Amino acid sequence: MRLTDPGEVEEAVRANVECCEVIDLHTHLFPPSHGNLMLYGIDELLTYHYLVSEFFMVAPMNITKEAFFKLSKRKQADLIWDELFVKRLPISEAQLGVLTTLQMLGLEDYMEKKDLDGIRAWYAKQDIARYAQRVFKIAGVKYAVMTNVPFDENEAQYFRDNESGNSADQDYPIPPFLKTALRIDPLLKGDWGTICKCLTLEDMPHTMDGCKNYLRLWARRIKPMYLMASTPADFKYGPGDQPRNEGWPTATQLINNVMVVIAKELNLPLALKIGPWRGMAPSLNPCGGGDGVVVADLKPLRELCYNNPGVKFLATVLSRVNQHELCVLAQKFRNLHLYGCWWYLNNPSIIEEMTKMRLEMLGSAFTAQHSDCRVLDQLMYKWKHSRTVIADLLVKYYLKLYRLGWPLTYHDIEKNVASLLGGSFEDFMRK
Ligand code: HDL
Ligand code: ZN
Repeated sequence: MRLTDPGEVEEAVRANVECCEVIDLHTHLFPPSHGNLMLYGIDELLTYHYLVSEFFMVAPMNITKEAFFKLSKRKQADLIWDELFVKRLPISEAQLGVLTTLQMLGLEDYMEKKDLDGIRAWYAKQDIARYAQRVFKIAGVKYAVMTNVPFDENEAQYFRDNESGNSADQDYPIPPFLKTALRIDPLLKGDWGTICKCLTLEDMPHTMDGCKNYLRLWARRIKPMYLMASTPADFKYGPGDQPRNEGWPTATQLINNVMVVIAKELNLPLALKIGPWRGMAPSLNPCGGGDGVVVADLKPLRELCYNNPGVKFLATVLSRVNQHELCVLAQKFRNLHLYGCWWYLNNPSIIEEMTKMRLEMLGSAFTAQHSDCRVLDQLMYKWKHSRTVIADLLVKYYLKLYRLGWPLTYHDIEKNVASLLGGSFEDFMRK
C-alpha cells in the first residue's frame, strides 16, 4: 500500500533498517569449535587492538608495550578499563562500542556501577554456543563470513583433516551462521617465502603449479565463498613490480598465473582489500594494532577488472581519500562490487560521507557495510552504530523520491534496505 505522508516514509525506513537481517560479508569471527580462536567477552572487547592503541595514547610512560603485552588479557583489560573508561569518558567509536554492547546485553546495572568484575562474572555464566546464537539474533545478522588463513597453522589445523568437506563428519563443526573465505595475502604481497613454507607442509613443489594445487586443496577443504587478499603498502601490479627476493616470482605473476586462474577455474570471486600499511607502528604489532593506512593506487584494481571481465571482484579500500575513485570504478565495471566502510573508515562520520557518495553514484548496487568484527560481541555494536547512520541517510534519500511523487510502498523500502545490507551482495554473487 502506497505511503501517503513523509512521516510514514520515515517510519518505514527506520523499521526496516532496524529489523533487516544483514549479511556481514567480512569478519574475523570463528566458531566455538575452533577453540581459543573464537574471541568473546568483556576482556576480549576491552583488549580489541583499536582500544590497545587508544590506551597507549594516554597510558603513563612507565607502562611499556613490552611489559603490557606480557600481561594476561585480564590484566590488560583492567588497565584499559581504568585509563579509558574510569579516568576518562569513553567517547571514541571503539570505546562507545563496548558500552553499546553491554547495553544491548541488558548489563546497564553493571555499567552504572562501572563494575568490571560483575560483568566478568555475568559472562562466566554464559553457555558459549547459546551465547553466540543470541549475539547473532540481537545483532540481526543472518550470517557472517569469516577470514580463514591457510598459511596460519593455528587456523589451518581445524580444517586439515577435512578433505571431504562434508560438515557432518567435521571434527570442528561450523554453525550455519558462519561462512568461510580463503584469505591469501602472501600472493598479493609476492611473499614466496611464506607460500613455500606452506607448500612444504602439504608436500607440494615450490612452483606456480604447486601454488595452484595448494589453493585447490584449501578450496576443497574450506569451501570458501570467495578468495580474499589485502595489498601491502608498496603494492605494485604490472610494470615496475619486482620480485621481493632473488628467484622469487613477482606479485603480478602470482596474481595473473595463480590467483586469477584459480578464481576463474573454481568460479570464486576475488575480494581485494586495498590500502593497509602493515607494521606502520611495529610496537603495536603484538596485538594486531600496528597497521596504518596509505592512499593507494587503484589502477591495479582497474587493470584486474578490465582484463578479467569473467571474474567477479569485491573491493573495499582503506583510505578515505580513495573512496570517490573507487565509486567511479564500481560504476564502470559490472564485475566489481563495493562493500563496507573498512577499519579506520568504520566510524559514523565517515560511514555517513561514504554512504552518501555511494548512494549518489551507485544507487543500491553496493553493500553499505561489513563489521570486520574480531570479537563475537562486537557484532551487536558495530551493526547498531551503522544502522543508525544508514537509517538517517535513507530517510533523506527516500523522501527525495517521495517529494518527486514517485509511488513508495513499505515493501519497496523493505526490499531496497535489504539490498544495501546484503541483498546486492547476494545478487552480485549469483549473476
Ligand atoms: O586485513 C584485514 O582484514 C583488516 O580488517 C585487519 O584484520 C585489521 O586488523 C582489522 O581487524 N580491522 O578492523
Ligand atoms: Zn578484516
